[in-house]
Amino acid sequence: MGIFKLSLVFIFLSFLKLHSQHLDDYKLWLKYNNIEDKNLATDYSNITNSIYLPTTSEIYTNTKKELSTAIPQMLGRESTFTDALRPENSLIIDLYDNLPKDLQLKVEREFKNVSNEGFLIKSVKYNNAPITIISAKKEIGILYAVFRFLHLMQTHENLKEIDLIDSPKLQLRMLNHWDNLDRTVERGYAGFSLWNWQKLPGYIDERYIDYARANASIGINAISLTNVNANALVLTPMYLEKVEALANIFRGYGVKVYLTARFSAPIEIGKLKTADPLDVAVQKWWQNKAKEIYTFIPDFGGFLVKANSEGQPGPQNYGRNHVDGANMMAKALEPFGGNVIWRAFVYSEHDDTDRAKQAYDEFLPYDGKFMDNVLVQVKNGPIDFQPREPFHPMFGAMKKTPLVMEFQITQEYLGFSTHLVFLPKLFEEVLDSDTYQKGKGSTVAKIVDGSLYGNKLSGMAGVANIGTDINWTGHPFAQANWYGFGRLAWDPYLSSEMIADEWLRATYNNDQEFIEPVKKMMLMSREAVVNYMNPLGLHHLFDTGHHYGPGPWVNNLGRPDWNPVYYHKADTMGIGFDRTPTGSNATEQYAPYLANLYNDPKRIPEEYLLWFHHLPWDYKLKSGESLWDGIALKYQKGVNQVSEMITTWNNAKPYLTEGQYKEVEMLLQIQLKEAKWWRDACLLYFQTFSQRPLPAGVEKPANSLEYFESLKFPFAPGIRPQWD
Ligand code: GCV
Repeated sequence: MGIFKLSLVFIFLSFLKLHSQHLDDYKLWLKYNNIEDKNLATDYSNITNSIYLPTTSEIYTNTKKELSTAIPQMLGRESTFTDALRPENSLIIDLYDNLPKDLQLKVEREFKNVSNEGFLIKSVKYNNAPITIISAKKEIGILYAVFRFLHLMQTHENLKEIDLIDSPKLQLRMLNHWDNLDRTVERGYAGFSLWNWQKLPGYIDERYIDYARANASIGINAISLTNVNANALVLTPMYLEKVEALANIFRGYGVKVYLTARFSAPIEIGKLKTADPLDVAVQKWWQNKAKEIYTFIPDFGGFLVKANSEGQPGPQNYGRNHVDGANMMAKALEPFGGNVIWRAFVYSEHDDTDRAKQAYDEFLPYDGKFMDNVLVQVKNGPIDFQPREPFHPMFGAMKKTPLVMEFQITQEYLGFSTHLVFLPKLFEEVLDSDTYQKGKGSTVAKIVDGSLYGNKLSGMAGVANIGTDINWTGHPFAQANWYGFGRLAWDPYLSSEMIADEWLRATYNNDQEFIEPVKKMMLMSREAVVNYMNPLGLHHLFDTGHHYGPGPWVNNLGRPDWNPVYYHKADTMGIGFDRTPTGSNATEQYAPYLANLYNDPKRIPEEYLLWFHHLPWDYKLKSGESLWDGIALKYQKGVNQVSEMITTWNNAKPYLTEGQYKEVEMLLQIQLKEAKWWRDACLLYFQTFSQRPLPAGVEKPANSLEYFESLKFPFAPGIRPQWD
């Protein structure tokens, strides 16, 4: 065979390897790899040998399906399932109320702490034999329990003496898809939308089922299917019938469907002349619409609404306010048990106060005025999903309204799906932040779970990073962000370290030599991206529109607050946004303790320094470095951290298949290149103001500022046309 043919064969084989790797990635954290440890496999076999599981409903049938898929893969043999309780059963799965009295007694005490969606898994002695009970109050709890049980097997936990109860701490655990009806995904970096509207309702893609399984496995119980920049057509019967088909699949996995409601829908699809929320015909229209939707989807979750934000219509178009708009929809949904989730992501082109202050100013006066079935959804920080932001000051300040935390799982400002960034670290930082609004310990987590102020509803939403890519999320490690979001929505007090550990074991392998360094790499990855993109509190330095790569020089867009120069305010004197009383005074929106801390450049945690202060280039940092040197060294540190990530991954090679190794290795190389791009472009630009040399240890830029400014990306993914 000639060299040419040999190379072709080699290329083809490499392609096959990578392709089969992608197929494996499709399985997410539900790989159910064969358990090679004989003792462990025997223990698990004993527990799962004969399973009592009455299959009386769709959720139970799906539960049985999962067990029947997972157990043979992990143990190489099938379990026997019975619908009737038998003495030989080693695993008994049923609702608590249906268990025989003597079995109930075995778990009665623990079961008191199980909530409606929670569960219990416990080893007990029954008829002198060891058995395991999986029980819950509702069927969905049974499904969650079985997923957890299988996860514990995947992660090689000892199940012989298991005694576990767990219940979700938040009611609404939701994914927000920003999917358009033409299947493009706003800020989506993993292909097209999963929802094949053209083939629905007739064609049910197997992927819908796998998507629902993945969500149920981490406790996600709600999804909003469509973009918050909404198209009213989704509310017409032609689409509702398609939504119904999806809802029918998701129901069997405990996932409720929500839709985004375009405020002007009464005009666009209802032929009314107005969408004024105080107009009786408009109110009637929404009431009829709700009624119609519930005939298609009896357990419809409700509406998610972006109103009077970035050009979306809303009540203010008619001189009304957020309460008028939200309550009108809430009233329409109330008879059917639906909710309105009203987004607080507002900033107006007519308001020249600091953008970071606007949502708080606009919403605080309405606290306590929304109907009981309205939740207000607030982004984690006051600007827009930056690599690091202080927590949004509405958390803790808005006491009488249930606030849904909105995180972005898709990496709009974090390197798209090319950069390895473990987001649970960011989510954890926000959730653990102390608002001090009800004294020390008033953490964001306690606000989001409703416990601090006793709110009746609670929730967390994540903007999905999921698309038609075979591996779902574009980057294999971005699957960890979907997984981690779900885990934190279930329990906002979990540690990111534990989540990384769980995910790695279920996704790759259980070898400690692999887990420890790779986990460390994941936990460091978020700080790395902050360092090479937006260190020391800098923010929104992204090239405008697509947000791919740096664009700190951009200053020519229609609205001041769409220009990066608005955020960094670099000049010959210094850099940063003064949000103290000498500037926009955004700090006053925080509790006095934090306002004082943030106002003082000497005491503020340095990661927020330039978010709140404009400081001279020679300002002395805690390290003793000048601000200019400190910024430059942070950029360099970010680049170095990516190099370290590459070393870690190379060292992990013996524990990986070639495909697993290769796909992440290629992505890390791109990440390194782009981290250097960020460093060089930002430092060259800021240097035009600081007029200082780069400190020792910072590599010389590879290109000129003109070169970086000339880079254009007309086809960057995830952008909607009007942003271009
Ligand atoms: C869906 C940012 C994004 C927009 C997004 C908006 C929002 O501005 O860039 O794409 O629109 O947030 O959250 O509504």
